Amino acid sequence: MKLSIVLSTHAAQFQAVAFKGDFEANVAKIAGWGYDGVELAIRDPSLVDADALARVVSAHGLTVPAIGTGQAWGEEGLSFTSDDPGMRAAAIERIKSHVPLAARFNAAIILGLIRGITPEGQTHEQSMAYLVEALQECAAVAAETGVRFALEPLNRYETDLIHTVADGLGLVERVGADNFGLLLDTFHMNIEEPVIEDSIRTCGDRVFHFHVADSNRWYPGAGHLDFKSILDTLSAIGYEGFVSGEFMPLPDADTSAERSIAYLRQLYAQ
Ligand code: LER
Ligand code: MN
Repeated sequence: MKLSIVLSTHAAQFQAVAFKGDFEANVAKIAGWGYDGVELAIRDPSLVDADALARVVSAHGLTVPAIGTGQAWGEEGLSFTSDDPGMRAAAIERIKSHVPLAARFNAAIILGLIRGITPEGQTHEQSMAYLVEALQECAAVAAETGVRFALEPLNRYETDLIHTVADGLGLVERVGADNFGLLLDTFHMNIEEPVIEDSIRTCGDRVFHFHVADSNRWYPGAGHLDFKSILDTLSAIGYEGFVSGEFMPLPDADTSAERSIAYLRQLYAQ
């Protein structure tokens, strides 16, 4: 099992990112604890030095399995489903601008809250139509690069759009692109899926990336999810990608990261 952890290249508001701030020092620590990769949260690729990122990551023997984009929503309000055509276009352009960076790292592009929330006065149906259109446009731009998009079902308290694997697979069907699949996150699944393992099985080869946090969004082992069963199911469907830690930095970032990897590794120790 290849393990990574989310690392933001800039200070971020989103609370479930364990590491923010000094990039190189954080990458060194993450590699030191035995992680195989870092999932980068990048608001705007034009603000990062891709060569420097690549140099630091490879100097520490890590890879980048996925790039998170949600800060463009969190900090700038960009959204695929805004009622403002300018905002929708800006969101699409921003996501397209991630493609060369993702191609360089062979990373998936994560589509979380960039999908937005249905604004007052707009129907859910209209939001879904905007979403499908935006996703088709992004998927087409990336098709020749080999870059894949992973849309994350999010729990009902964060958005009205795509809560479950079933919702996500319906969207996959409508978008109709080979490079468009889902990112499953155990925190959201624990809220929305009747049986987490069944939903993983249903998703099958459309699981493009995987986030782990326990039921309380602390590190795995701090809540009541059955990670052995969940991760066994993931292996059983043939998933060979990364299992990426995205949890609250509690009791502090370093402790949460160390406890997470220790817990997940010991599940498979014997
Ligand atoms: C991002 O991966 C995530 O899980 C969301 O909760 C962000 O809002
Ligand atoms: Mn997540």
